[in-house]
Amino acid sequence: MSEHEPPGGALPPPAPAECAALGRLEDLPADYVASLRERHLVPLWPSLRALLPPDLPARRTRVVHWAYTQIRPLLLRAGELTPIAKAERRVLVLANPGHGPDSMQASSAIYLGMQLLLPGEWAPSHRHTPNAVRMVVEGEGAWTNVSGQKLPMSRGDLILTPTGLWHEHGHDGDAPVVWLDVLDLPLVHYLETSYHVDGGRQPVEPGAAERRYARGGLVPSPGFGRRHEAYPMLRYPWSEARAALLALADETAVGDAVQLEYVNPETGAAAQNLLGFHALMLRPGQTLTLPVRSPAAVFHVIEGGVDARIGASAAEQTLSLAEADTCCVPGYTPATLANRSRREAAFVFVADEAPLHRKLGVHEVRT
Ligand code: 1HN
Repeated sequence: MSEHEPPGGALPPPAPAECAALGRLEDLPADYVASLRERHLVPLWPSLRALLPPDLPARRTRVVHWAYTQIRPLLLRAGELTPIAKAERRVLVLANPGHGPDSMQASSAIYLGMQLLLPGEWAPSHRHTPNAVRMVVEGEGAWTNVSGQKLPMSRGDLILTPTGLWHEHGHDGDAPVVWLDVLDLPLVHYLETSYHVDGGRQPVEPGAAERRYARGGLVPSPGFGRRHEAYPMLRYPWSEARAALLALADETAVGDAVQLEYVNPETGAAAQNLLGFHALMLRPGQTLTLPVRSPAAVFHVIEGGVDARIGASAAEQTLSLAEADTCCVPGYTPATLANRSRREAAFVFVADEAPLHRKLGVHEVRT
């Protein structure tokens, strides 16, 4: 099941009729089932079809649209109800009901939360095993200190806080700041490897490390500021990503996708290990059909208004996404994005599970 090969290699997938019904638990004598249970044993065959359904995996992840106009007042209310000292991180989690009403999951591997920091507040330093990124949604004047790098947070900026790195948030501005947190927490928690360590206030190193990697294709020469850390670049300013998308659009055939991936400038690999991050531009009036792929994905509108048609024709849903809205799309699901404006480009931040799928060898593109 490589990216270039459909499941089953050269063979067509078996027709559902060829999937014979298997024996059920109810077909077995009750005393036999009871003795299995006593010995912590389970027969496979009653569950085999559910574990390995024909042709297409079962997915709990549902299509969900979170409108920012609905989140914002509730988040500001959280700011009145719960002081930062009582919350540490003041977040409303975007919980996909397919994973349960109180789930902390947007998809099987992706956690999403909207975080509020009010002027003068400080969210103390800690580090943890899950990887996180922040996509700044609203407000100016906040900063995140990651490993001594004090990174300003402006609308559309992507800030990395990879696994194990100390991070704290502060706010020197005068209006609320909101950002979207994207973590691989559901997977790291499932693996029983999720934990954190508390720290105090973190020292700030002088200089702005991000300026060492200010332009793609140019990295500091060895011995002249080259970063040997696993994560040399921690802030990807929106002004740079937006300019790069506009330049790429000039070199891209009309109708083709204008999309950039956030990568590690030293290795060219995805910026973090498990989740992938991209910026997508839709030209004025452009409609873009995305390839059907195995990873679940999240779309967050940075600028503009986008109609998202999601799902196969019989079960298609249309979401009307406004600026700062977020939606999630299960894997193996067709999606078409359309820029509602005929005059302005629209810009979308995409997070997906592709690096993880590639590492696991389960990444698939279906045509
Ligand atoms: C976390 O550390 C932050 O540092 C935000 O801002 C959300 C959700 C789960 C676990 C850790 C943060 C988080 C989180």
